[in-house]
Amino acid sequence: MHKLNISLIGVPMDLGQTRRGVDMGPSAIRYAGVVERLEAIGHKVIDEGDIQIGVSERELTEDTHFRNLTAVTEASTKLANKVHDVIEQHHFPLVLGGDHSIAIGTLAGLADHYENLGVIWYDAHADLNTGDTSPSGNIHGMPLAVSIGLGHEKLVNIRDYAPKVKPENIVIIGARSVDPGERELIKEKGIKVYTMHEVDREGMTDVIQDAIIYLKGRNVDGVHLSLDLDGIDPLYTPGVGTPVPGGITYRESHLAMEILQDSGLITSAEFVEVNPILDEKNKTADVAVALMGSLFGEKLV
Ligand code: B3U
Ligand code: MN
Ligand code: MN
Repeated sequence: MHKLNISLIGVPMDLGQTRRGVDMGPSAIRYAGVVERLEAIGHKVIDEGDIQIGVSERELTEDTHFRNLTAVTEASTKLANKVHDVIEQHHFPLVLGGDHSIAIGTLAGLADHYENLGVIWYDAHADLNTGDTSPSGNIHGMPLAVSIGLGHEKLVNIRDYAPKVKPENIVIIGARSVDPGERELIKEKGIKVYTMHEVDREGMTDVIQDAIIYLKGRNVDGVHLSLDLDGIDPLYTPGVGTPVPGGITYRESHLAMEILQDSGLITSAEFVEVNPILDEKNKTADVAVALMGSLFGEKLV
């Protein structure tokens, strides 16, 4: 197996939503042994530390369509620059969240290194809201829309280019909570979505293999895996801000990660929405690290 230099980037961000505690996600994932786990596989792990996050603008903000817009924009820009540097060094960026708004920065740092970046979005939600369609004003429900150039111009234009990703290069897996505006956008833009219906009906092996064939057919030259722990059933990952029942199982998720490892397609990854305050004995961070083991080539025998 190909040994990597993996750069871990912690993003203690909680400003993309309103539940406290998700800023402690990177610590919880480190505490769950991410460095040791990946080193045991044979990779070199460089812990780049945490990106600095500003403060909540709850009283200051005049725009309830985009809560904490200034602080999220600033943090996203810092993260984007860090991810950019990591790629320049030919390291594998592994970003630890933090709420899912951090994907705005990750994708902004990644996408200009690729001609045709693909994205796998493993999530209960579609994260395709804009300021107009969002029911909450929470930016963690918007990063995928931002990546295709829709949303507040401050977010869309981070690192001064847009869009980051083509809608046809996106695959969503595990969706089971999709807002009306997101549904329209999925249809309008031709975004590939495997909802829980497809996972139940076809099984994870077929879904993930189909996703890989689809992205290869799009001639992608890199694929970013953005894994929201709420994509998995809350039975296994209770420590998330917006749990949705009826999700992907622990075993299905391992299988998905193993098949992705075999495909050799994944060139960067992020694991987000781990909230240790809502968790049971760091269970969710443990699952995140176990899944990283499979994604990065851990073998039992
Ligand atoms: N779609 C809803 C809820 C939500 C999105 N992402 C999460 N929850 N984790 C929204 O607020 O945009
Ligand atoms: Mn998400
Ligand atoms: Mn989600």
